[in-house]
Amino acid sequence: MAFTFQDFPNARDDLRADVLAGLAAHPRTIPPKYFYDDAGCRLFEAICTQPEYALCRTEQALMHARLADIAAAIGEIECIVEPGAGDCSKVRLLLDALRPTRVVLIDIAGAPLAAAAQALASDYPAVDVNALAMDFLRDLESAGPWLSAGERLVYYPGSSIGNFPPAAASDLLTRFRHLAGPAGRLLIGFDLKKDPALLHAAYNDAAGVTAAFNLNLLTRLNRELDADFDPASFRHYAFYNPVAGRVEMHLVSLRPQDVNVAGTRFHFAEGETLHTEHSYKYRSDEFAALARAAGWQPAGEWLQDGFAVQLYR
Ligand code: AVI
Repeated sequence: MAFTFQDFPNARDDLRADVLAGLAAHPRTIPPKYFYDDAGCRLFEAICTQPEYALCRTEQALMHARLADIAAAIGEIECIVEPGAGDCSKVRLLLDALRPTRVVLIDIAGAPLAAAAQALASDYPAVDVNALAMDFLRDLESAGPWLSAGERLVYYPGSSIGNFPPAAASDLLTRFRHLAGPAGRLLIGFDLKKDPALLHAAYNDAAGVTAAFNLNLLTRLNRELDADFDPASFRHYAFYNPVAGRVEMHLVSLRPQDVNVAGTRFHFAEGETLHTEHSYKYRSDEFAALARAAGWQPAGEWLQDGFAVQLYR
């Protein structure tokens, strides 16, 4: 079993600076990557089991059903790189099907990544497993020394690309192009545009799990930035904007209130929103245009129940 873990302290996120800048801006906004503290990760897992939120289940079903076809289209691969690997569960199917000699797993949450990657290494003794703890948006290029020289596949499932506005998504796809190298490939999963009522329901589940996930951000800021948000004074508000092609998630202030965050006071008017997430939805041709502009050529597509997995070279 070969396993390495590397921490990149210079590529950690900066919660304090990002939150203070986001709260000072108008409209106020906080990057969605800050949802994922321990409680946020657990709440996201619970979202994925809600009847209204089919995204994760559909991608998993698609990957299982079409794996042989997807693997054949990908072809020979020496190394899989997964930015945002989380609990490293999704890459297992590809390890089984593609049998690469190396996998590079990147995530911002170092401790859970190390544990999950080590478990992966013991389950796949023939694979050289490398876990890199970093905010890949800051320093993806530092992964270079861990990549193998042979053919590489960048794997970016889960519609995480949807959480970036199109310009930032395009920039990320360009960086993936460099990460994959000239003979590289990209396998990416994203949520498709669909009936707005379905999208509205997916981000407003009846059990209130998405609301709890959104409000947990305030609890995190209270704990980690010595803030004094009253979560009961904010309302989860999510809606599909069909013109922009995205679900927007906000926390709306239910009354005029002052909030102190890391020693700075912010005033929220009644009805003012804190924008916490965009979740862009694409038509498959729209996404292909974005990927093409970033230097990728389409090499395969698999669709199921409003979800797409696309392969690029
Ligand atoms: C992780 N990401 C793709 C999810 C999404 O659908 O945008 C996060 C999420 N936000 C609310 N529900 C799920």
